[in-house]
Amino acid sequence: MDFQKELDYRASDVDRVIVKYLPKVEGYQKTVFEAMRYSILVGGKRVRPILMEETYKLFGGKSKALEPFMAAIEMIHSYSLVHDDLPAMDNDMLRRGNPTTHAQYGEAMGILAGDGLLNFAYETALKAFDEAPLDATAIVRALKVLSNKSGVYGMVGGQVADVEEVKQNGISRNRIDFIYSMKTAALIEAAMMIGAILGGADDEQVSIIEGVAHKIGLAFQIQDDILDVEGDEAVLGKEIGQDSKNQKVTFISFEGMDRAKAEVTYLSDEGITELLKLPYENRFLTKLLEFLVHREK
Ligand code: GRG
Repeated sequence: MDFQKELDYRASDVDRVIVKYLPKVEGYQKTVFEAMRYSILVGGKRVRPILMEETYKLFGGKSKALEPFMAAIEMIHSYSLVHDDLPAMDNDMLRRGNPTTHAQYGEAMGILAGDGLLNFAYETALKAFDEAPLDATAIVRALKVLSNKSGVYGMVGGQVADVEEVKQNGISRNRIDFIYSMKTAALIEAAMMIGAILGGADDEQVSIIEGVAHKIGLAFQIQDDILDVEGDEAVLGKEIGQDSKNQKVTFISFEGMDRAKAEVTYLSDEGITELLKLPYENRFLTKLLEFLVHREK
């Protein structure tokens, strides 16, 4: 099977997992269930759950016990996009080729659907305790990683610095590095670390995976910036030029387009080299890391 087909197959398998865990659309709160489903099922590459599963397989994980965490991380990712699109943040009307959640359901429901997905992510991850072959200590370690990397010491912290960025005069390269590390790389680190922990990796191996994911996450964000300048709107499913519209300072504003592209290649090569030093191999994972940082959407 060629790589793209294999990737599409994995993404549709992630969709199956997400649908399995999503709440039913019923009751007085049914609109929020509908908005949650819409936000998560409207599209998306499913990068984080696929990275989690492939890292899990790298360390010999075989069972379906990982599935609650795969669904949970995509719920957290979706909530972050829903909130990022709100009028108080980027005020975007289009995402994944469709109206954003607040554009479709109104602002209040956009906020609540995001809150709902965030909380339900943990309700879902906790279902891992019902999955037979998983060890409870490993689940607790995975939960710690998930909560830390997506919270104020991770993604939310990065978003805070990002939101305040436009108000800063003379924003530093250090601040940009902080934003990229936290806003984007942290959740990719969580995905791969959780796969490693639940797959049976030891502490040293988990920390190697964290380093690999950090580099891939930074490259992923710089590529996102590049696509915002040079991408094809029809392929991306959203408007380009948002960073300049929102007066965002990016890696490109500091270093220029050529250095940004070189940095993507450098970080990705470094990450893959570190991954290949481990005594295990998952060829699909290596190809996926290469693909992600050179993606067109
Ligand atoms: C609102 C708490 C809070 C956080 C928001 C994720 C985020 C932080 C903001 C979204 C905008 C953005 C550029 C985030 C950086 C991470 C990123 C490149 C997200 C897009 O991820 P993809 O490409 O999206 O995996 P799909 O649509 O494929 O799921």
